Amino acid sequence: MASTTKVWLAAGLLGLAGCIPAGYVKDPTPWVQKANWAEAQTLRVEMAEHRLSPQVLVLREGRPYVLEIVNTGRETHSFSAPEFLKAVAARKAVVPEVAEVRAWRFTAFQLAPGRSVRLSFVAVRPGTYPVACTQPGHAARGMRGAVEIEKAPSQGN
Ligand SMILES: [Cu+2]
Repeated sequence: MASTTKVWLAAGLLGLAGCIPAGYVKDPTPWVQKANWAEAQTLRVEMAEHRLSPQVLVLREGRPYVLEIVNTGRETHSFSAPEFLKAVAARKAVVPEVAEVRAWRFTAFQLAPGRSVRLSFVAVRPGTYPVACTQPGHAARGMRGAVEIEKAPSQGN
């Protein structure tokens, strides 16, 4: 963790951060195990024609969340956020009454009208990450936004 942070800090100082692709959180298990899931904050994002609401989600580094992604529209929509999903320690994705997917690596969630998914994760890597619906034309019509992971003030490098 420490050496990764130093590499990122150096890259940021050189203005190269955007050129270095960040991988998934290497070992999400310790993050998931030490998190207090009883205190996880639940956030809801709605997808409809043609918007994301809210458009920007702000999270805090090191905290556990349950992100409820809901398609309240009449068309299929996707919450595609590969860079954001690399920056978190994922615990599981739950489709209510249908499935509980225990996996570490996600890139997007595509939902039929009326469907939802609840993603549990710990926000690990600070940054601002784009979100978009990848259905043709939807992002251009406004289905895009961002997830921001703010650096925790009490944690140093
Ligand atoms: Cu869409």
